[in-house]
Amino acid sequence: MAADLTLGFSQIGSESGWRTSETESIKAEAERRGYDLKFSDAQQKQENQIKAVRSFIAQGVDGILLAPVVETGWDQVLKEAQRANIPVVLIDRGVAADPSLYLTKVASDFKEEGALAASWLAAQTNGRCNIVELQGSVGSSAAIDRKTGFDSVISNFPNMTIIRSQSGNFTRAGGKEVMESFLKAEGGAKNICALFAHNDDMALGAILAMKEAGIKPSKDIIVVSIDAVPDIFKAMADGEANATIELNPHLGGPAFDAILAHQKGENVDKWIKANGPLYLPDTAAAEYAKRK
Ligand code: GYE
Repeated sequence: MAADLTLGFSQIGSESGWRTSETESIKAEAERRGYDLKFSDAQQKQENQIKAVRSFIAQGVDGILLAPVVETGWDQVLKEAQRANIPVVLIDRGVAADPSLYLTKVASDFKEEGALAASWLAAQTNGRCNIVELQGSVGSSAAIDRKTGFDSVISNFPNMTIIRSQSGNFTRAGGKEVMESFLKAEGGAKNICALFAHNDDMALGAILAMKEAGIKPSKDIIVVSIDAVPDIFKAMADGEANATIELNPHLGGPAFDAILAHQKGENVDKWIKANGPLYLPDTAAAEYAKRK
């Protein structure tokens, strides 16, 4: 029997624990519903994503899920999908294209996440803190908007300053390497009050760098990050991280429902939001037990 829906999913890659969970969750949800999901891993390259979308169009799929690695450069291929009458759902990141070119976006509000991290940090430090920042992949909406949201809050606090900021590509290895360079730079650890990492994986890499340099993460340097992957709860339970903001990886259900609604001629919101709360060490051991 043919599947109800045949869909294409162009995934960015597997840079973080969060993304691996997202991939598994979306595949499992498609299987549960009996859909035929064609999966393509772009290995972090936009050109591979564009090729994948074109191949999904050529195969005449019923809909396309696209997790856009960067924000710009999508207009042409989105127009091609539209001309073929194939709805595109943006998954977890956004694009800088006219919203009429896609059906909807299922993602959190990254600016809100950044702002939440900054407000929490301001409260912790009485608005006095030298911050180092590990940015996500350059050009990604997740990195651009998390930074914008964070900056918008700390700009209200004259004594909160980002003293160093660099991309760690959303990876553990990248987070570790960049944190090592932050610690070696002039002023070193003594001058750093907190780390804001655009995702947990980079924070986990940075925690390793701190430990190797004889610095106590969470005590000598406050660590706040985003995603809420199991390992950051373990780090919080072990007293090595301070806060994380949850991003739900189960985005397949709402994406598939949007395509079904569109097929029925129903109106679909342009942005289906998936924001989560901030977690602290007090519940970390229990959260880790639930999630690992
Ligand atoms: O936070 C990070 C990742 O786009 C929301 O991408 C996503 C981000 C997520 O790899 O871990």
